[in-house]
Amino acid sequence: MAGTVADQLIAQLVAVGVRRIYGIVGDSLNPISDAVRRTGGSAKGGIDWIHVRNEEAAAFMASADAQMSGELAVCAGSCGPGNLHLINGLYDAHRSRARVLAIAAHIPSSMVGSDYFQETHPDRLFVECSGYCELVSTAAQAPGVVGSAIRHSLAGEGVSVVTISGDIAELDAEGTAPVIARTAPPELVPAERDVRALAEALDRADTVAFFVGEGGRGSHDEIVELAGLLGAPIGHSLRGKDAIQYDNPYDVGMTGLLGYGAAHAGIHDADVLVLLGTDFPYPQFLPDGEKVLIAQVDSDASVIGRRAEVQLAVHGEVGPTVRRLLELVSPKKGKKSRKFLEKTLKKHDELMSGTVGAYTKRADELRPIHPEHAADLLDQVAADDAIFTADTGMQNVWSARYLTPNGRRRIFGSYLHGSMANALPHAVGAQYAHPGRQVVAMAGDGGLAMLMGELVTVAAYQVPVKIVVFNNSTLGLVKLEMLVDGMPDFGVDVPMVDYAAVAQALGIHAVRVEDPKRLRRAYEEALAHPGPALVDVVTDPRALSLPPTISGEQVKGFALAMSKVVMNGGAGEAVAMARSNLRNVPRP
Ligand SMILES: Cc1ncc(C[n+]2csc(CCOP(=O)(O)OP(=O)(O)O)c2C)c(N)n1
Ligand SMILES: [Mg+2]
Repeated sequence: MAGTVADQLIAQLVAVGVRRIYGIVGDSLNPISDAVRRTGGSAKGGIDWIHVRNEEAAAFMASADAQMSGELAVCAGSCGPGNLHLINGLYDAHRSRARVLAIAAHIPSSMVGSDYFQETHPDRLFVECSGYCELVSTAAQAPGVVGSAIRHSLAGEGVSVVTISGDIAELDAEGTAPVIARTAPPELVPAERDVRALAEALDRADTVAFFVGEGGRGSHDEIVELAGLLGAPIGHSLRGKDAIQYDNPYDVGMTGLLGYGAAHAGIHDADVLVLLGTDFPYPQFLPDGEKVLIAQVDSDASVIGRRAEVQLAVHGEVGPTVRRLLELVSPKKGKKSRKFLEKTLKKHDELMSGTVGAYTKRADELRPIHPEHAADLLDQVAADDAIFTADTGMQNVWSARYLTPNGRRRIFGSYLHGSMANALPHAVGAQYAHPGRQVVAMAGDGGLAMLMGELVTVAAYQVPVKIVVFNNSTLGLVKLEMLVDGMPDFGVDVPMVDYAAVAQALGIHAVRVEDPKRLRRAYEEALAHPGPALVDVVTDPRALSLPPTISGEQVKGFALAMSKVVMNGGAGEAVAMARSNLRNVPRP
């Protein structure tokens, strides 16, 4: 092809539908960004350059863009520190198997191995957070490597990284780019023998429970139907929430440290527990394999049995497995299964009104605003097809408990990598993937501060995301972790920051809300605003949710920590505590 290696690379991306690249230009990357410029942008069938403030955010944006669109999304960084910044966002993308291609520009090819200025080795560095990671050393090699990188990501292997020196990108292109054949996603049907074994075990059991994860997405109706036949309560993981919780009479909530409702009881008290498309990482929240017969259905056989003692393994997708089970199992008519379901659902109702619902009394009078109230109100006013992103921290708890999925809404975060600061850049990527939809970032004050520069990106491109800051002036989730472990909280509190003022300085519609009575109006105005908007909600740092099933040790820890806090003279209001903690910080 005529043009440079960079032109050829960009043409390959255009050919598979890429319309934007998130990144920061610089030295070694300039030949590639210049090739982007020459395409004339997406309006002319080319690619837009989305100029971010930190490459980490570029990778988060690409991660969300790919996850929300199912298409290839691209980010890029210049050599050394430029692409090093990508790494945390790429971990997030790779662990979620997002179809992300990262371009890691490299120092001059003749200098590699000489400890040159800014030298790193991206082709080694990114191996752990990618499924394909290669260095382009010659022009002839480039189209093949770029083609493979695209193919590996589209095949579902997660992140691909192409490392290329600026001088190689400037060479005349050689060879022709391979055609990338797009296929419809296949269905992984399990072996009949395995599904039959599971069906027989389900028939033999008096009581059955389901625990559904991300792998259940798209199979909602079949799972609910099967649960109805078997009298099985359905618990879910955080990623499974928006896929299974709606229109589900058997819903018993979420398990885990952030969980709520009766999921924990449901999955521990059944004769058979079926894990459907979940690699839920905390074995301590799963039952003992000697007490409960555990079955696991997953499209990735390598995850089956790694968290729990699984006795029945089914390698296949949830959809075809459950559809076959519907043909094989006998409906449970016995008293035991009906009673078990009724008991678990009742317990769920009690727990929900006791923990999740209880805050509502006087919630619209309490100052600082209760984060539960802030989340619940947001749920009420947000669009039916809103996309919510949640920062890692207490936002995971509030979003899991108070957002109501309906089959059209999406709720997601850095659920597998668990990085802070994901909500804002994830929201930007989701907004580019779905320009017409309402995208709401639920940000922690710690999370927002960590990648706050991206407010500049939002303002510069007028990305119409809505940012709700749960501003409790503390690293709330860590405060909770410390208290549960019996440590007085330490190193978590931060001075009060007026994030609305920060956003206003950038020309973003922003309002700070301290009075709970003004919150609904503030949300409604922000959501109705055509451009970007931020609502800085001053929330109560004492709102420390406890897991629904908290161990004796944890209760002891919490009590011990609280008594230490009291004895150290920091008793009383957490706000006062925060101030006194900050007074003890040594000044430089
Ligand atoms: C990059 C990164 N650093 C540190 C952590 C550990 N961590 C998890 S949640 C959290 C606190 C989050 O605070 P904030 O965003 O204010 O949310 P809050 O819990 O207060 O609502 C920290 C420090 C992490 N997960 N990721
Ligand atoms: Mg906070």
